[in-house]
Amino acid sequence: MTTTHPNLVFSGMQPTNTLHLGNYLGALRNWVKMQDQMPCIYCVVDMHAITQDSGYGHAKDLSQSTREVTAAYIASGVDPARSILFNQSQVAAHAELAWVLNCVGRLGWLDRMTQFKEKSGKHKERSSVGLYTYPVLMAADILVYKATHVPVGEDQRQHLELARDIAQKFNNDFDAPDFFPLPEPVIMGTATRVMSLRDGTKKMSKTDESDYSRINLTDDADAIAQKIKKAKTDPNPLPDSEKGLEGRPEAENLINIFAALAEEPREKTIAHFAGQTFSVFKNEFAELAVEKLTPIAAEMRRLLADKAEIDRILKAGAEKAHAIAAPIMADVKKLVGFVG
Ligand code: AQP
Repeated sequence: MTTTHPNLVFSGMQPTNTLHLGNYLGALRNWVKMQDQMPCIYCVVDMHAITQDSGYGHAKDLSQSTREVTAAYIASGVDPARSILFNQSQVAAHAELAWVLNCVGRLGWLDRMTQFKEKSGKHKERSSVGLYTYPVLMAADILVYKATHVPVGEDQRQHLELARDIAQKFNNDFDAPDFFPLPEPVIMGTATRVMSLRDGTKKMSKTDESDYSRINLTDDADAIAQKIKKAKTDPNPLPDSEKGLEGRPEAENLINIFAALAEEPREKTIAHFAGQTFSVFKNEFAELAVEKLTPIAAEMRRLLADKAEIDRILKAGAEKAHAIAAPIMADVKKLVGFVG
């Protein structure tokens, strides 16, 4: 069994709905860059997507979202010829390892996960067991390939820490030091936590009921401009320093998004708009967002016209992913003591 771990990236997104600007700036755009640095595995995590909504009526939405998210990855620059791209449910090793890791992770660790508390809200008793153990499946997603680097947005940092704790405990419990690497979160850029356009204190999210809270990667130029025009602001002009953004969550969020889209340091954006009104800022912002995002939407539409090709890419990716995961899973079974 190998105990050294060559660099390998793993990351994934849930096909719960259309991807948005937060997913793009917080994670997807960084995935594309990481392809130049090390081998990458990118997954559409459809098994995670059923933790909140499943059953009759959702199956069609799930397959459509799975293809749409795949198209969003490719349209943003994930190259299936260089990176492994597939949907999670096609590689059974994710679920197999998740079970073993469910028996390694501790209830007390999961009880501390803030995302479960946010997502289950006041209805904890009615939440699925899957939603509760979601971070364990996420740990399995990463560890089943012995991935070392995980590019994600800031909101996933806690889940990554849990994955490291589970990996460490597995290595200790089964007396296999260094069997699993301790995966590193890779959180980069100025938009690691993109906030809602309607409330600068809330994360931009696929499941927010207001479509005006987010810019979807499928939005056309008019929708993007409208959403930016209606984005919540405050009555003051834009500040001339970082300090001037304190206590102004909406202004800070919009400046962060602009800087990220322009790929410039935040100080440069602040200096550029110092003392300006939001309406001047929003016009330039809308122009930039349309320029950067509409080509992705157009490419997604082109890709989605050929569903069979998307399915073929996912299947080919799943075969490659399976080839990496199978020997690791065989070693896990040996360590645990499963016969066969
Ligand atoms: N607002 C955000 N800012 C920066 N990064 C974000 N990510 C999500 N929202 C933001 C990053 O996108 C990746 C994919 O996330 P996911 O689809 O697995 O689930 P999520 O984090 O739960 O994303 P959403 O959009 O918020 O979905 P719902 O509404 O279902 O909860 C992750 O790397 C995440 O950090």
